[in-house]
Parts: sequence; C-alpha cells; structure tokens
Amino acid sequence: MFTKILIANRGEIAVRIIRACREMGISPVAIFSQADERALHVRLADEAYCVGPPPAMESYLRMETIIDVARQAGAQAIHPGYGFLAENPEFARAVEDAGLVFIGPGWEAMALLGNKTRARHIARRVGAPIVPGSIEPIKDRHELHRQAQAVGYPLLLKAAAGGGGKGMRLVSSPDELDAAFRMAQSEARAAFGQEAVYIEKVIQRPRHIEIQILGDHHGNIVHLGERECSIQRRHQKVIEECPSPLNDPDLRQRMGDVACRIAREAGYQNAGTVEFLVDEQKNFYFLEINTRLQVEHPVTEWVTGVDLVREQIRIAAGHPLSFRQDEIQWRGVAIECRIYAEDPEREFMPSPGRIARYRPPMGPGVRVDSGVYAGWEVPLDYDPLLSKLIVWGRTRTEAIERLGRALDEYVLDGIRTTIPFYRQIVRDREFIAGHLDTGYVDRFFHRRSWEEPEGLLRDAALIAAALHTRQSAVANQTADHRRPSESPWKTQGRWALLNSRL
Ligand code: MV4
Repeated sequence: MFTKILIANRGEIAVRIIRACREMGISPVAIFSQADERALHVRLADEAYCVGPPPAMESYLRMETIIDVARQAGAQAIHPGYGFLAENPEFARAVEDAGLVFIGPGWEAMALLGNKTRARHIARRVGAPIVPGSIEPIKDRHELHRQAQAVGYPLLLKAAAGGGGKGMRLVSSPDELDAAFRMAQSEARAAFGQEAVYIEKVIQRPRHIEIQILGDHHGNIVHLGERECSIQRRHQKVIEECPSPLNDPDLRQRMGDVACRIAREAGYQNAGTVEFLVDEQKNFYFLEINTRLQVEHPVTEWVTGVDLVREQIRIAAGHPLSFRQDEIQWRGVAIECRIYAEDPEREFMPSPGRIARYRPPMGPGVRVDSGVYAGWEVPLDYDPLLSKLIVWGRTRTEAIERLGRALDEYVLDGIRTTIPFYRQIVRDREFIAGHLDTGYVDRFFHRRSWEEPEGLLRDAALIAAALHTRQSAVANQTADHRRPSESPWKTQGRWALLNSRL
C-alpha cells in the first residue's frame, strides 16, 4: 500500500480524501494556492506546498509543478479529487510517466470516454440504449439535414468534447438548423479546441440518473446502484438522492448491468459514473461517463456502506475490490444538499467573505463534508461549494425530516449561502412527494413567486410576535416566571426562517 499520497485539490473534497488517507495509515500531502494559505485542507494534511498564485490556471492546474511536488515529497500516488485536473488524460499520463500512480482510470480510457461520440459507439457496441441521434460527428450540411430529418424536432446539437450540459444547443425547427450548427461548431472549437458536433433527439422532461461503478485491475467491475440527480439549476446539481424515489430494483439491476457492460468495454478501472436520462415511461438512455469521483458520492457510500475513496486508493495500489456484486445491499435513503457561497435571493450571486460563525448540524443520521471553519475567508477564485450536508433515514420521509432538522440547526454566518433555499425545498410539497425531474427548480421558483406575498405577511406577523414576546419579557423580568419564555431553539428556527425570507 502507498505510504504517502498527494491530493491535487482543495476544499471539501481534499478534506474527504485526507480522511480516507488517515484511516488507511497513509500520510496526506496537500497543495494550495496563495488564496488558500489558511484553508482547512492545508491545516489537516501532514505537509502542504504552495503551487502558485490564486488563479487556478497558475496553481491547481499546473501539471508539472504538482507532479514535481509529489516527487519531491516522496508521494507514490496522486488523487485528483473532482474538477481541476481530474478528467484530464494528459495529466493522468504525465503522472504515470513520472513513475507515480494516478488514482483514477487509465489515461487511455479517460481520453476515450471524454469523447461523447466515441462513448456512444462503445455503448451501442454492447447493446446499451443510447439517445437516438448521430453516432459520428456531423461532417457537412447534407448530413446535418439528413440526420435531423431522421431524428425529428426539437433536437439537440451537442459538442463531442463537451459534457455536463456544456456546448449544448436546442434546435426547434429546420430553419434554425444551419445557423445553430455553425454556432455550435464555433462554440465547441472555442471551448474545447474541437469543433465536432453531433445530434441527439430531445428527451422530454427527463430525469437524470447516474450509476456508480467500481472496476479493479483484476477484471472485476461492480455497480453500486443509482443516484437521482434531477434537481439541478443551470446544469449545476443542488440535491442528490440514493436511491432514486422513482426507481425500482428491476430498473436498478438493468441500468447497473448496462453501466458495467459499457465500463468493461471501455477498459475502465477505478471509480466512475455512468449517466443516463430516464423518460416518463421509465425508458433509460446512456448519456456519458464521468471518469472521476463525483461530488455526490457520499449518498451512495451511506446507502451501500462502501467507502468509495478507500476503494479508489486500494484499486490504484493494485488490490482487488474488497467485495462482490452480490454482497452489495441498499439500505435506507440518503439525501445530499450542496451548500454554496451564493445568495439564493440574488439569483445565486457569488458571496465570498469571512465566515463569522460556523456550527454544523450533528446528531443521528447526519454527515457534513465541509472545507470551511469559522474565521476563514472564502476566496472568490474557485467553485463556491463550501460544504455538503448528507442525511440518512430508513425511509425517504425520515431522511427528509432529518434534512429539515439539520438545515434548521446549520449555522453559517458572515456570508450568504444556499442553506435558506434548501430549508424551503425540504418543505415543498412536490419535493416531498418525490416529483423530481429536470424542470423541478424552475417550477419551484415559479410557485414561490406566487406564494411569496403570503409568506412575507406571515413573517411580518412572526417578527411582531417575537418582538412582543421579547419586550414583555424584558419589561416584566420579575413577573416572567408566570409565563415560561419561548424555547431558544424555536427562536433560532424562526430567525432562520426569517433570514431565509428576507
Ligand atoms: C439532454 C436533455 C434532453 N434530451 N439530452 C444537460 C446536462 C447534460 N448532462 C445533459 N443535459 C441534458 N441532455 C437529450 N437528448 C436534457 C438535458 C438537461 C438536463 C439533464 C439533466 C439535468 C438537468 C437538465 C436540465 C436541462 C437539460
């Protein structure tokens, strides 16, 4: 086993990987930019090295610098986390060439799957259902119109090198097609350095469901079931669940089987995620493979009991998987909320600054993966994810009740966060009923814009009542024994509710 691992990342995921290293007796080495000198992951690691100034391009994305640091520190392996260099085959290859181990898939599989049309090829070869459309990139206008005719409208033009909603363009009628194609190509070239674009039929009101897989270097590939990721805002996931409230064991088995077949065909090793769209008739279609550990991995960990980061490290060190497919069971329901330094009342504007108070929730069924502490200043230079709140319950109802309680308990002051937004979602009828699809967040805001005035009136009444209680308590301190004062927890909850509204 490795004795030292360099973590080429920051924030909550760096902290998560440090924890796995500690439990395995491995010494964690951190890197940081000048903006992160005081960051939590730096404090928790055994060693930490500055790799450059705040911009990621000059620090967390510097491949040669990071590999040099790993070598000089005597690390045998590099864990890339997610984002930054995690899905860069050039980096994975350079790590290998330097005689170090990249904790992730081989660079060949990563390069192959980074190309969506090649991934579609592989899926088709193993008989996996793919979204109807073109398998090859569109070469010319003639082919464009022929394929579009075959697929029908509306259709999507997607960049072969894109993914996660980047480089997607909706085309509703034939007269938009030529202009959309040219724009999609030039956007793809600008964003990914490759202009290849292909066509997909639009799946209406889809759900976004992904299957977690693990493959070792001994030919074993298993799946750990699905995550429901349909609640997104501008292609940014906000809430994830395991299992999906709309899946059944049969669908899980079929999707899991397809995911393993695609991974095997691609020569995939380590942890990966196979994404699907699921339509209203529960037909599922392969979308793409993410060749990394995902932000939302904890919900799968909780429901299956598998430590995904530990397995990633074991696999990279050449160990076989520590369990077989038939040993995996899914118990209860886990839900994750991504807590961002964004202001939900101001169109999710970034909200950097100093964290004044920090008191995360605890107690039964609560896990917090966080990269922050009180007094730390959240830099503006990176992804605004501060923390992930994950809850578990025997049933979805129990998990939602816990989530509501934990969100009310969560104190993170000094900056704006998305906590108040989640406090409203957990009380939303549609969410509670499990009516999740990719239109959920828009519907939520639309409903709320109608319900808001009532909410404000109710809040005004709450403020008046709270002020009255407090003032009469002060005025009648001696007489106060007659009427027990309100529980501080209730007051706290009300202020939380008020803050979320104002
Ligand atoms: C689609 C689609 C409908 N039909 N593809 C957006 C993210 C990326 N992973 C794929 N995305 C979509 N691809 C076809 N053929 C609708 C979406 C989509 C979406 C998917 C998942 C979660 C939220 C979404 C929001 C808008 C569009």
